[in-house]
Amino acid sequence: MQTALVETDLGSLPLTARGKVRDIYSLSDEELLFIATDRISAFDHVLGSGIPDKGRILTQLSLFWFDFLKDTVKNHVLTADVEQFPSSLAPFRDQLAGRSMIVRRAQMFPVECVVRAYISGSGWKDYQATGAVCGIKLPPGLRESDRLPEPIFTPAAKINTGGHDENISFEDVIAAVGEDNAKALRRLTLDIFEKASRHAESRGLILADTKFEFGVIDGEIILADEVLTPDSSRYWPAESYAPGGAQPSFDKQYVRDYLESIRWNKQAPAPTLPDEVVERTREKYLEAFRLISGRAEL
Ligand code: Q0T
Repeated sequence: MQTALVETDLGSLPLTARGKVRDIYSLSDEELLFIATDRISAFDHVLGSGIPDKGRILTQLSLFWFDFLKDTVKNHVLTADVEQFPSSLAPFRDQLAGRSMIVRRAQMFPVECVVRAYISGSGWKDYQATGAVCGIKLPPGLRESDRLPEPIFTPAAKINTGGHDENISFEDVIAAVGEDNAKALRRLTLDIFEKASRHAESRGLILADTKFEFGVIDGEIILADEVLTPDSSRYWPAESYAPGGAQPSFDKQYVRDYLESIRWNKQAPAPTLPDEVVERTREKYLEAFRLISGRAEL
């Protein structure tokens, strides 16, 4: 097994944003280099070990979905083929191959476009407290992980300093981006989700929820960021789906179980992972890629 890439180093190329997993560098006024590292987070911390190939797997999954959805929405991808990257990036090709995309710089909307078909995570917390999620009243008596009557648009506002995103109402989205954009983002989010969840279901996976990020290029709304990866979505194996409690994470369950077993206090510094947990987790990401893309290898 190869070693994990947990830190990118692209010399003097300016870093635009660094997330828990993704690093974004500036190439020009028009273009960004979007890199998925092998970092993995759990319980809101980046762990001390990476998962070899995770960045490549998630990038290839995003590319699958961008292509799958291309008749419904344009996207920010220019190329993910390192052969086509500018020669200035040639010294870094080993860090970049398979895990990076050159994307068009967009004017990003300050809204996370979340859609939920099942009640889980912060949606379940809000429902228990108020009977609603993002101002959308839900039927009484739902159990954790129950399927909703129909998928709902549950937007969130980004909270920068490592905090969780905050669920907001559709009125809040209107206040942030205007009514026309808000309605377009909701429509796109629900349309894309419907297409994607039908595909996932055909591969034996429930797509419980996901988060999209959109921006504007040349006056048009485009799909940006990563798309429908296990980092931005909840995928559940249909065969073991059992509402009435939390569902095991498709990809991170071995990691979470290990972290619970060592009784980590969920404060920095985050632990490293045993080789066996790393390897089993890598296999889960590969399994997700194979199921969804229908391809045997990256
Ligand atoms: C962005 C302009 O993913 C993000 O940060 C993780 C490190 C959020 N983010 C997105 C952008 C994109 C994209 N994607 C784009 N096409 N144009 N900005 C910046 N941060």
